[in-house]
Amino acid sequence: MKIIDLRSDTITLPTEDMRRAMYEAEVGDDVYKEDPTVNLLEELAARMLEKEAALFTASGTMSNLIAILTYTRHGNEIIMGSEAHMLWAEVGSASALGGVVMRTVPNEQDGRLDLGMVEQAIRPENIHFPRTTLLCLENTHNRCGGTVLTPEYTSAIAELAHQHGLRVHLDGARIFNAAVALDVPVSELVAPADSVCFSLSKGLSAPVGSLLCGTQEFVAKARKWRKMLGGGMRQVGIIAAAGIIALQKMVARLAEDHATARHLAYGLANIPGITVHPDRVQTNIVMFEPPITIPTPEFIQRSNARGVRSGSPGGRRVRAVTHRMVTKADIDEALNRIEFLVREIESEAH
Ligand code: TLP
Repeated sequence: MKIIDLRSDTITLPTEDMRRAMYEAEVGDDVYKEDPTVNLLEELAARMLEKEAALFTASGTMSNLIAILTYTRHGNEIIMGSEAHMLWAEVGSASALGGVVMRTVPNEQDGRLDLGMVEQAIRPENIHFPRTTLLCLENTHNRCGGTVLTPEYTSAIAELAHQHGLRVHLDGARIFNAAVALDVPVSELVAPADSVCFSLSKGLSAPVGSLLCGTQEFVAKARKWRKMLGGGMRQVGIIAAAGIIALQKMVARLAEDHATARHLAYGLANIPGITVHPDRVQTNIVMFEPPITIPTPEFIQRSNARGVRSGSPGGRRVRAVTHRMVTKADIDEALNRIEFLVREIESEAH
């Protein structure tokens, strides 16, 4: 039985081109900034995003934490959405290691934050209050189902934050999915943010890595924090080489993942008992709910036993993520297996 793995786009394996580039990569000691392949990757990322500089880090989690450490001091408050990945799935690192208070504003269903609510959450100067120093955004928004923030919205909220003296960090783990979905240059999407990070190891299929981009000054400070966290790696051009291929060759094809996600969502909508909103699918993430008679963890387990893997962000929801390693035919097969399972569940309930 073929396993159709929709747990995450992080499971994508490196391409042949990537493996070849890794084998052939020219390398040096990156702590001395002497790895030509890492330097090339950082220059390429900075150029594509139209930021002054970029820093190669081990992961999205590390990039986000470095951004917080660079912008804030212990005891500061930072604002983010109630569904932010930084809040839910980064082990509380902002508080544990950054010493900051994470103040949340409810995320709208489409990943946005209400401007008025953000403004209210920004603390005025008061002897009792922590100082608010940073606003964190997420594009695409993972827990909101891969939803995109437009350049117009991003500009408006960043302008508000800047007016109040805050910096803006964008967790753009899947920013290229947003750019492809909106058909806008990625640079336009990230222009309003002071810093942005994106992942090489999700839909772009590289094995490891994230890039944290911003001004020269920001990146110089971030580089020092990376060293403190143990992220100063040596001949890391071996993995950066795959990242270069990811940026050069893997961006445009993300549109295919968006098409398979829509195909999956519309297919799920045809299975009685499943709750799904195909019209809300904007990129490569599909959220749905199994029949009410079955707890979500049990549904996921039984679906897994039939070779369709998925995950859950919690509650009733199941998350399915499309990527390079699942084809439209695989989605058809997954839909058949899920339909069969749902029928079985419904017959047990009667
Ligand atoms: N997301 C992973 C899991 O952690 C849930 C996934 O499978 O989606 N920001 C966003 C928006 C992310 O979705 C992720 C990873 C990260 C940051 C962290 O990146 P890594 O995994 O490289 O530390």
